[in-house]
Amino acid sequence: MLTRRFPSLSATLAGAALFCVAMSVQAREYSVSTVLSADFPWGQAAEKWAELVEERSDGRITLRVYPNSQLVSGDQTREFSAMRQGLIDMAVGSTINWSPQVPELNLFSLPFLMPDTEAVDAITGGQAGEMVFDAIESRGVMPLAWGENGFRELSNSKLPIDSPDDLDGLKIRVVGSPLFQDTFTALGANPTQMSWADAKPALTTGAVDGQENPLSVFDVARIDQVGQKYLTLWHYMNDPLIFAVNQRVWQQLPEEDRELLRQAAIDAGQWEIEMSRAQKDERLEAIKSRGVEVIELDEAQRQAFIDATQSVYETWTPEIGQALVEAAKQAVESR
Ligand code: X2X
Repeated sequence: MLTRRFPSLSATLAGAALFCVAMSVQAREYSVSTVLSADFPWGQAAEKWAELVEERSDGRITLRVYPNSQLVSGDQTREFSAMRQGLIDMAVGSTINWSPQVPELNLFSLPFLMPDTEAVDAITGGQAGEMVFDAIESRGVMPLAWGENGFRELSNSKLPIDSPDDLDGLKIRVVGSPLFQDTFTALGANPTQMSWADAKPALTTGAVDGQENPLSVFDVARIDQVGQKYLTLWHYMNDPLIFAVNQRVWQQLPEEDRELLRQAAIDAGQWEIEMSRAQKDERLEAIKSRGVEVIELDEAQRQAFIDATQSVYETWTPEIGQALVEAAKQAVESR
């Protein structure tokens, strides 16, 4: 009889359901939020993470990268909250954008704390870095690895800036934490906080005179095309990137997959840090060749900016935590 030779409809459906359950255990997909796309080292870091995870899990785990802050409708300062709440599974995010929810992350925005890349590495790779990761974890997100957006340089449309006086009254677009308001106010400028999505239009219309971002961002986003003719290399801060996972997602992962995700994040971060540092000179040449006037500061000129922003340390050390600021300063000194 027909019914003997072929499985019944209900058996077929049961089989299909079982197959689906097995598949959902087997193959999993997670969302990864980034602010910048794969045109930038930042987005490439996330794509590299996804690629390594795909490869090392034999396609079992897919990380789908959603760039341009699209999962938080362009509001990059909400990325951390969205990840904590589980609206986003994972992110590769800047310390700046997460600092409203994790005050310790303001550490990296303290002006002139980190004079060079060795200082950045000494902080992220040492005790201060561990303290920062603990702070993130205590707020409901599991941090896995570091990447780097880079040293942030100052551009503007009005004049070559080589002293705090030159900033007098200039409208500067800043991002993220109120710390930036304090830094630029201390320098006599007129800072305005806005998202990256709004920054380029504001530069285009002249609603703001200047902005600060790493060379990679200036170069790839062609900030020179929106009238930013002067670029001051003051290296006043560096925003690391952090690879992180929502805690519930993390807890539900089997131990071996956690290890796989973490190691892939470490490897992708290392790859991105090395790549973006290696591209720095080439980017600077590209920017210069497009007619941007690049201003380098000598020791004394840089010191004037350091002196002018000391009040930021007084205001923000209690927010960040005295012990963390001390650990970071020590790391920088003994690098
Ligand atoms: O908004 C910015 O300036 C950017 C892209 O650098 C960050 O997200 C911190």
